[in-house]
Amino acid sequence: MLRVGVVTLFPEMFDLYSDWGISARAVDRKLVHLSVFNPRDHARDTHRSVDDRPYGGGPGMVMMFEPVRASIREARQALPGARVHLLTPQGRRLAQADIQSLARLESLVLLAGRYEGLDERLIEAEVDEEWSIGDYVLSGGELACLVLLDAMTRLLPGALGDGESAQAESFMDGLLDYPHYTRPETVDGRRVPEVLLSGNHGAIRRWRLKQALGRTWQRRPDLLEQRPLSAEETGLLEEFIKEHTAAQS
Ligand code: 9D3
Repeated sequence: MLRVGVVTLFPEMFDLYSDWGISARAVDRKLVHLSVFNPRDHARDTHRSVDDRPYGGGPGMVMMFEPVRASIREARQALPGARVHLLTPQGRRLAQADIQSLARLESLVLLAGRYEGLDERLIEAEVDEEWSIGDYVLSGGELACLVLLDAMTRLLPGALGDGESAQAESFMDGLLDYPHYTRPETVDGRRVPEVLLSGNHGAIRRWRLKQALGRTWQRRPDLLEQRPLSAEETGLLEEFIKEHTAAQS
């Protein structure tokens, strides 16, 4: 079982993980256990403050050292040996390979920042890894934590149904998905591609692989550069490109 501790000022946001969908099912099946730790519980003054003004001035507030450290220590005690992963815009961009490594751990602590961030000394003293989920600005680290948790959880053995897990280790890994269709055969005069109605499974497989390769070439050429292509794949992509450029002229 994967044990995850989350340090956050907004524990209720993690009900989204525990109460809905594949992650809730993984919690029920005891594939993962989530415990939440709130620095507010370690605030000392009458206002239960967890933030303070930045030294040097300027806008915004900074998360205080003491309450956050106390929460991290509480999480470390509950999860012996766990490393602490901070979600922050300054972190390394999370990729699927990182998610796979993290999902194989026995335990980890996730730290969600709020306000302008943590006191830097806390990062030096307690944080092992820093991760970002992409180049856009969130209001805090919680949604980034939830993204990471969601991506990890679906990789846990037994988390997906049979149909879903077949896809997880697809030969189309590293490519964008092919187009999907369901009933009816015609909508507003638009037909389902004929090959999908043919019952020819070899032809269907080749069509899907070709579409996946073609769409990746069109939309995410960076992904193709990172992925070696088999002889069959190279041929299918050449066909797609030929048809595509013919259709353009
Ligand atoms: C507007 C405030 N910014 C001043 C330059 C700094 C800033 C502080 C805190 C920007 C965002 C945040 C909150 N974001 C996260 O905690 C966060 C995040 C993100 O914003 N984008 C992508 N990944 C992540 S992981 C954590």
